[in-house]
Formats: sequence, structure tokens, C-alpha cells
Amino acid sequence: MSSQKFKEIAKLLLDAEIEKKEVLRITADKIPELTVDEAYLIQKELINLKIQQGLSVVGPKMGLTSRAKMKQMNVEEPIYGYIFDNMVVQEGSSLSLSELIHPKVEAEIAFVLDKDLAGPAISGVQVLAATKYVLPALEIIDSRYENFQFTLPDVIADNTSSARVVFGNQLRRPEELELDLVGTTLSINGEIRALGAGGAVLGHPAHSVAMLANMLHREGSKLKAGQIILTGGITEAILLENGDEVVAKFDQLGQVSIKIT
Ligand code: 0L1
Ligand code: MG
Repeated sequence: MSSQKFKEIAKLLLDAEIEKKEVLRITADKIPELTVDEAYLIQKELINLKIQQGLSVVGPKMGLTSRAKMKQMNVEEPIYGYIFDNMVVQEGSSLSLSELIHPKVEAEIAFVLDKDLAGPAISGVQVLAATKYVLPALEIIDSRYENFQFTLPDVIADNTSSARVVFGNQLRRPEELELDLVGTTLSINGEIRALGAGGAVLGHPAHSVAMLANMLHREGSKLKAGQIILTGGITEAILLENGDEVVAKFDQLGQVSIKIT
């Protein structure tokens, strides 16, 4: 497959994001046999286009980190993408549905490292030793594909549905908490719609960061100090509607909220 073709698909996905128009998944018509490695090449072209437009990477994110989602997509390994500065929404503020296509929200724990971490063979213990603090987050995902329907390579190419993120204000040292036991509820308009604990993320959110460092190593990349890393959904993702008041509460980590208008 030519790199020109990958660039064209990256541009199509970027235009869909900017114009808020869903497109047919790549594997339905353009490249039915698209592989995971090729999908990451398309994702890289998409990231480069965003950087050329003046956007900055806030940090990488892991997706499909729950056993249930991996089973549903029939995959052995989670996937990663990138959060950009124009995706960050202030905690407690509002987000207009008109900015997105068909957004869903999930509750996550984010990490900030104070040292770079380069794979291979990074462990969760090494991640915790390199972590400056952890904080709660809401991730708003928004597939650019029709009806949120895709295969694994499609969603990788689409920067793993990254769209918006809200970070909480409470920063904690990782040793102050047992992150796998951090209970989390995701409420909409006062009703708990999903719940879980940090252990839903690959057994422990630090494992997700370790796996990310090891996956990035394969492409000659690493986790960098100061980046904010999303570790993956503790809860399932819930479709957002106009007027929704979304609040995620995390045991010992505080809460994160957003109003959908
Ligand atoms: O952050 C995520 O877990 C999303 C990964 C992509 C799958 C989806 O869009 O549901
Ligand atoms: Mg996520």
C-alpha cells in the first residue's frame, strides 16, 4: 500500500472530524484488507496533519483496555492514540453537542510521569516509580465512522475515536492509593449509568501505562515526562445527549463533571 494512499485516508478522517460528518469505515470500501500495522501508519499521518495545523500533543491514550471490550473486538491487545490540546475541555464547563458527531463518555484514570519511560519490558512497578501524580478524567470518544461501526484497524486509523477530555483537579501521588481498588461511578442527570473500579483497566491502570510504553517501543517511541496519559475506560462508554449533566466520582480522587449543551 502506498504512503500516498495512507495520507489521503488520514486527510479524509481529519476532514470528517473538522466537518463533524461521519464517513464509511475504511475497510468497507477503500482498503478491506487493512492491517493493524498499516492502520498505525495512517494514524501517524493523521497526527502529523494535526501537528502541521499547529496543534500539540497533550499525551497518548490507551483504548480497549477492558477484557469485555477486547473480547467484543476479538483482540489480544489494547490500542493507542493521541490527545491534542484542542480536545481538552475545562472541568465543570459545558461542551456543545454540535462540536461532535455522536459522542460517548467514559470515566478514566490519567497518569503524569516525571521521567521518560522507554520499553521494552517496562513493568507496572516501574511505571508507579516514574509517576508524578494520577488524576481523574472523563474521556469523550467520537468515532468518525458511520453509526460508530468499525473494525480494529479502522478505529486505530481514526486515532482511537479521540475527541475530547476533561481532567479533574485533584492530583494524587500513586502510592497514596490502591489504584486497582478505586471505585468509580459515572452518573448522568443524577442517575448512575455505569460503574467499576481501576482494576477494570488491565488489572491495574499502571499495567496500561506499562503496556503503552512497550507498544510505543516497537515504533521507536517512548512515554515522555509531563505528558498526561489516559489509561482506558473504567466504565463502559455512554452515548451523550443534549442537556446531560455528566459526573464521574472516583474514590479518593474526587470528581470530574461536564454539561452537554
Ligand atoms: O478510548 C477508548 O477506549 C476508545 C477506543 C476505541 C473504541 C471505541 O471508540 O469505542
Ligand atoms: Mg478511553
